[in-house]
Amino acid sequence: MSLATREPTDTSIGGWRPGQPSPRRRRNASLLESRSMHMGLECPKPDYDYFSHTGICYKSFAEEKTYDKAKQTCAADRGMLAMPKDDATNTFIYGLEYGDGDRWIGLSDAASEDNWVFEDGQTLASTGYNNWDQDEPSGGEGENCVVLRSENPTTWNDLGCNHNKRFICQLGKSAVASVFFF
Ligand SMILES: [Ca+2]
Ligand SMILES: [Ca+2]
Repeated sequence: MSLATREPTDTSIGGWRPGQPSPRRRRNASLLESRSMHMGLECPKPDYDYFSHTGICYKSFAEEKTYDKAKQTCAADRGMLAMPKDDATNTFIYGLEYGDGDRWIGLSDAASEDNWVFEDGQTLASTGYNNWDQDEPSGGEGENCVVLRSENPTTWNDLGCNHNKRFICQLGKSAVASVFFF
């Protein structure tokens, strides 16, 4: 089929009725669909913007919240703050579209200083992986939560948990099934 005879695609930017997705949303949705199918897992779409990596769905949120409020937002989706436990996952979640700024991940030493534990209870030490920025973690008892840095991309920094930051959530397969395929 030549370009001249191909059916027109959704180029009518003014053609959406109220309540319909914007053209930009539709483009994001098709990207999401292709990524999710490629990875073999159906992530919530199109209004949720979760993207699949090794059987887990991740979403980077644009709004800025404290660590606890971010945790609550993930829990409302039946998920948790993202827990990158290897370099491929850390790089994947860093690459999710989000705008500028640091983003919370699900890692904290609030319960016991310098004993870093993921939100699912696994200790950081047991993963054999970390991506601390140079001279981090630096904050002692004043900094008990962890962000993915934008200034030195993909590296981690401990910060005070009451800072308002963007954040990344993750959903396992069971959460996806129970919430989004009702
Ligand atoms: Ca600390
Ligand atoms: Ca720090």
